[in-house]
Amino acid sequence: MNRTWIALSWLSIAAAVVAAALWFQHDGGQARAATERFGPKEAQVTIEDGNIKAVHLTSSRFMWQFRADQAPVEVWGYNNQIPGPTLRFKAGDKVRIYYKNELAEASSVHWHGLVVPNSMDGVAPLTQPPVMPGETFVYEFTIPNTPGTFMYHAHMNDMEQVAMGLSGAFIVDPRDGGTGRYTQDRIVLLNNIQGHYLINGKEFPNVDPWLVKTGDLIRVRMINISPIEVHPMHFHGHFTKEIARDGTSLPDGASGARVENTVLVAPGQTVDVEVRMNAPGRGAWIFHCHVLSHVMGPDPKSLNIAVANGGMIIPVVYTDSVNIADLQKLLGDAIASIQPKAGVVPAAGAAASAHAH
Ligand SMILES: [Cu+2]
Repeated sequence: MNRTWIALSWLSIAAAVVAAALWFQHDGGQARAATERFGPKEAQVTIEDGNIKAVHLTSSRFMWQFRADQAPVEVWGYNNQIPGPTLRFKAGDKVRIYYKNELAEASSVHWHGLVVPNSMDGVAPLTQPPVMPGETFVYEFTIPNTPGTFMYHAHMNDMEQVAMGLSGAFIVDPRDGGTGRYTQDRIVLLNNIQGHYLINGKEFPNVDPWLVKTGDLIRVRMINISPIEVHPMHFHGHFTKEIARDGTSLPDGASGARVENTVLVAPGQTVDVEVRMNAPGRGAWIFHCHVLSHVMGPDPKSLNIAVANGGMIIPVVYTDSVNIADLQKLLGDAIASIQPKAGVVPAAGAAASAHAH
């Protein structure tokens, strides 16, 4: 692994922070950056037959880079991206999903958590014929009136097909669109592909940082499609409130929404939380999985987060921090701290961390 590259990645984060800060000044403090959305791209939707929303999904094998310092590896996915494109519809929408299989083996697609007609549930060969290589199967159903966070994934040879990357987020918005109370709406798709612990298909420090400002109320949609791993997602400096599980809203109150700062997400589960950006002093925080082997790189003695690469960490940066210059300095110091010192031979552990895992 290339330490220079890690330094550069921190620099790019710092640059994003500074750019956002400058932009805010330029914009007179308006919250336009709050609408900036990172994460997987949404599927392109076209209208057919007057009122049917159509999208195209194609499964294939392709090369994907989890982190910029690693060589690309073969993954299996939809539309040449990891995760697959986000499917986003409204309750009551009639949808038509053209699924083309360009894998070398049969497959099918399951709409995980959505209650659709049995023949559309995507469990080949039980509910439909397997979609053979080169074939297209058309899924068509009405989006149920269950606004929330779901997922889709392959449902044949799952331990290979899903584990190699055939999955994506499926978001159902309310019919009236009413999600306006949130200033940001973020998808956090958790996955493990071939030992790489991923947030939205990337490993830290290639995970996109969240740029927030004081007062933002963020909806976080966590989706775990890892083959076997649970992910307790821990938010530094903030409490989160659970607002939904598996696309089902939780009522406020003692028996309903829980306020916590570590939320366990099991394989196949989705958990939505809301978090108010009200950290004292603002600054830069992290939101990360607390299974340590999912965030630490191969060097167990790393004390510096910048070399603890290997996974599931999201930097959360207040762009309205009064100490943006200090933040820059902190990031600069982090970069400096991982530079090889002249004349010092790296320890074995440090040498080990110099290899991608
Ligand atoms: Cu984890």
